[in-house]
Amino acid sequence: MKIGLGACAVLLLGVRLALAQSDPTSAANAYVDAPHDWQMWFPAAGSPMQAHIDWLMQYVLWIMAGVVGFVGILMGYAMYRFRASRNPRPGHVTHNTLIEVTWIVVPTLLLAVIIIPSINLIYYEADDSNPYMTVTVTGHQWYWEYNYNAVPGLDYTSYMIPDNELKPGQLRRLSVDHPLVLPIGKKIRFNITSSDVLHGFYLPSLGVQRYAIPGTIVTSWTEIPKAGTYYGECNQICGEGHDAMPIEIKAVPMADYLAWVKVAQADYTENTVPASPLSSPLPRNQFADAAPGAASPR
Ligand SMILES: [Cu+2]
Repeated sequence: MKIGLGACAVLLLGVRLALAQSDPTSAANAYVDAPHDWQMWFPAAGSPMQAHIDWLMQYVLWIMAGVVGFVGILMGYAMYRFRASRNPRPGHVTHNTLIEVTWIVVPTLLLAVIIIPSINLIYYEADDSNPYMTVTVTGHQWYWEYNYNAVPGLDYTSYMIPDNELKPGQLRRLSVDHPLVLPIGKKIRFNITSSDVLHGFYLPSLGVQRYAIPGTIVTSWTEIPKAGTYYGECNQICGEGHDAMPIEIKAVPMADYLAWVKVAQADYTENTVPASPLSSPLPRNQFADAAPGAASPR
């Protein structure tokens, strides 16, 4: 009997340990886009979209540096060459056709070489077609709600962990209770909206920045090649708890994602939020209702 109890205890301990280690997302705990001392530029690109943005930023920056350098040298030369002590009597030249045509044509060409990749990037960012899956992201005062459109019942809230409840390894004002878990190497569409005020769904290293607007869905997308944890913030001043609604994304291999979906569907049932006010249609004549003093002309 004693042996039986001991075996039972060992078995229970084993089950507990297995449960503790069964978080399918634990392989992706590395903070991929962590800032480091004396960092310049953007965080390391975590998605092709952010890589495009990085490239365009550098491209325009070096064109701009060339323009500033050229104009600066030209002005320095003009100030030196035509200084008052050397040119007591100013010249009276007012026109030079070649120079005038040049200073129209060259800046126009510069704008053209900037605008073509810029428009290219805008179209690339807007192309959320054919995603592997769609997550509806709803901003609330002050937490996020994630609804996996294709997974029945998978709709949960994500709150920042308060400073006094942080566990070892969790990051102050970045870690959340339930992160957004996404599979790597797949195109994910975000349908972004809000239930109350304007919020901002901002993921710096993934190149996503969209306003969450009540009554409207704004879309974006991402594709994360590398497993790990990525962070973002609400970047639209949305009230008292604006700084307390970080976004934590765990990007995991597909098998881990599917394992997590099973666990999450069971675990998050009590965490499921009540139906969003957005799911019921707005009153037909909401503005007249809101302003009863505004009499109709009849
Ligand atoms: Cu917000």
